[in-house]
Amino acid sequence: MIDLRSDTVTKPSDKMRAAMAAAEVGDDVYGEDPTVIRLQEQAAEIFEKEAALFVPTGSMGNQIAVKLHTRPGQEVIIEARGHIFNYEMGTPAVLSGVMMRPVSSGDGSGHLTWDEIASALHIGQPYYTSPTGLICLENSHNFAGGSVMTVEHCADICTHAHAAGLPVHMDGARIFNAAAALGSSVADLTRHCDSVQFCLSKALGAPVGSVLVGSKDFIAEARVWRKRLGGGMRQVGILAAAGMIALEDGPKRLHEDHANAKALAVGLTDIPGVAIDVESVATNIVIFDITGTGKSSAEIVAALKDAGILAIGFGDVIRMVTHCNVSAEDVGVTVKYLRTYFA
Ligand code: TLP
Repeated sequence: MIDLRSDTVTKPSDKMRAAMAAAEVGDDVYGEDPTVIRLQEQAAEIFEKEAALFVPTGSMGNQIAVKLHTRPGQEVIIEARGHIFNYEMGTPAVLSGVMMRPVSSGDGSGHLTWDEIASALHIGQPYYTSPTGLICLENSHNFAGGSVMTVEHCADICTHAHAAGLPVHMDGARIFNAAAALGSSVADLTRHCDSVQFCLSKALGAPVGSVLVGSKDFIAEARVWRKRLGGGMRQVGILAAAGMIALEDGPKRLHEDHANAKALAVGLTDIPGVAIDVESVATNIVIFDITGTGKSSAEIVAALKDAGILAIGFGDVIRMVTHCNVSAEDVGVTVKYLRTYFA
């Protein structure tokens, strides 16, 4: 199977499995797992933040951040296609008692300008609105096709948000992809964010795990909420060992995934009825519109599956994600199949 459903599907490499087998471990609820401690220190160092916390999933990292930055009854501003709003099962309402305020990005990039955010703010007056408590950003932006937000853009939003007394959380599930595409460091891309969640288990290739980074006080509180949510894991250095390799080796090869995604996008351009903006494919995510083909995304995804190719369909679009278990040949096979199918 060529599995293009997501970069979450990667299998741990032999190097990761060997490191997992050899990992030094201790009880992480007591803060005694040396491998977890090393991973957290390394993450904090890379992001140039005070502290970090290993969490089981990106969703948990994001939701702990929403919880810690807000009070019940507040609103959280997010771009309309953001993951925290669309794919985290209403947890901001369930866990934090807050409402998401989705705002569409005018240019379709998935990245709001400060003016767009400002137009949705509720600060102080009138008292009978739900006050804004947090701004959530996403870089790269998954459902905007892996689009990236620059260092300057993020800094501008954070500066204005802080002046308005608002914290900023970055859902950086794929922040290393954004960094590779922009030639910027993840530290610069998130310099002024109050907290960042990044995933080891996506493009970086680990089987499990995410990391939440922020100030010492924020991470101390996050540790309490992780335990409350059932995420206090014990001899979890076994997983952190794979995460360490993902963090060290993963970023170096992301340009390959990006080149494969671009080749895929280019290969789709001359298929009648398929709409794809090649220029906008900056990282490892390719989302194309199939309205003009006369077929539904479900039909196309089913046909691809029969041909040994897995993808995900959402409404009128199909998403394909490249990763370390997808080769340039796999992309060639996929393009060839789609051309034949639509012919
Ligand atoms: N994204 C998954 C699905 O949930 C859609 C995927 O296949 O892309 N933030 C972003 C931007 C994400 O893309 C995801 C997962 C998460 C957070 C949540 O991470 P996990 O799955 O570890 O909870």
